[in-house]
Amino acid sequence: MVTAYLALGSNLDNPAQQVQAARLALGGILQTRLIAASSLYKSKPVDASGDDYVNAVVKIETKLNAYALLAEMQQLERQAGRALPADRVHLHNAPRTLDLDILLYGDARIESATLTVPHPRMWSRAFVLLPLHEIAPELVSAEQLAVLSAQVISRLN
Ligand code: PH2
Ligand code: MG
Ligand code: MG
Repeated sequence: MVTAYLALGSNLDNPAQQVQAARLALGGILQTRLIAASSLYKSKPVDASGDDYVNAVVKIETKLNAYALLAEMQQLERQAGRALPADRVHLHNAPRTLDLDILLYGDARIESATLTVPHPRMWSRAFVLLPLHEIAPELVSAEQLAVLSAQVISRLN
């Protein structure tokens, strides 16, 4: 069993509902169980366009390797109606119904064409670190949170 942390985000088609549904669906992935889920958080798009985002972070335990886990997550993205990567290559950080990213996968370090873990931008984004801190305070220091304090983000529930 590996403990992993996943980021959820949506800014299309009722984002709060998308993220809530995905939180549950992630626990339904084969050989995977949901250990903890953060509250939902709302923020302006960072390096992106469109409506406000709703974000959350979950902690899971899984027997899947990182690539098999990623494939299951991409299947959930497609079920939420997200365009296939090939259809949106020209749309950098386009609005999306559901974005699921692996933040941490055990203590693995992965750098391949399809997957980079730990997530390369996680430490510079309040919409990731705040929900991560909520469910895993030991992983995020006060200093790491403090540098992101200028990013406006509000907790929804
Ligand atoms: N995801 C992005 C780009 N910008 N901004 C917010 N607030 N939340 C996101 O999830 C997000 C973003 C690319 O995945
Ligand atoms: Mg993302
Ligand atoms: Mg993604």
